[in-house]
Amino acid sequence: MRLFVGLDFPWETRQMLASLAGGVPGARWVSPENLHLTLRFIGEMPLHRAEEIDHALASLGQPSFLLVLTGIGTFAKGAHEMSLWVGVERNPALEKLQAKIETALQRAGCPPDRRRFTPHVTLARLRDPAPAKLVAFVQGHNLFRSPPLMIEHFVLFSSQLGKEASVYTPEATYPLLAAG
Ligand code: 2AM
Repeated sequence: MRLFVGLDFPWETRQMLASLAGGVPGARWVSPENLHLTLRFIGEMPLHRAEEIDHALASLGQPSFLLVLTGIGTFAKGAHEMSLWVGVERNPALEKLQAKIETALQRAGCPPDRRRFTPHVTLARLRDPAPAKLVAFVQGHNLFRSPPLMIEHFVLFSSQLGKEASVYTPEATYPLLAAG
């Protein structure tokens, strides 16, 4: 199983993010049902390891928190591929949750992930995008700001790589503690 830990979003949020799509020729826009925020990519694991991971994630004791999605950014992936994403407003509770997940996964035997956590929701993947269109998109949507979203759970997803798009399946959902 190819696994990752992430946040899913209510339907209204997915719709709001999906409505940003357009204006960049050749972009492969992520479909609303696939929009998510990755907290920790795990990768291929045999089933018995997935069960250990599930166990490790089940009792982190972290509280619910509010999250605001805002800001547009890009990552270059190799010489030609690029991803276009919406970021998050600085959020210590999200960073704490991510750090707890990292520790729990290492305790469950996963090798450490040394990459810096850059929280983002990938909106589109692009190959050799026209720079002017990309700049126009970023400038046109830079003021995007979601309403504060109450994050009350996180999810262990499996991912099946597909030709057009991957299929993400929630394998387990872990509630966060009620705020206050
Ligand atoms: P991305 O949105 O920036 O592409 C499932 O593949 C999720 O895990 C994606 O959201 C992807 O981030 C993230 N991810 C992080 N590291 C990855 C890796 N090495 N390979 C594939 N996906 C990775």
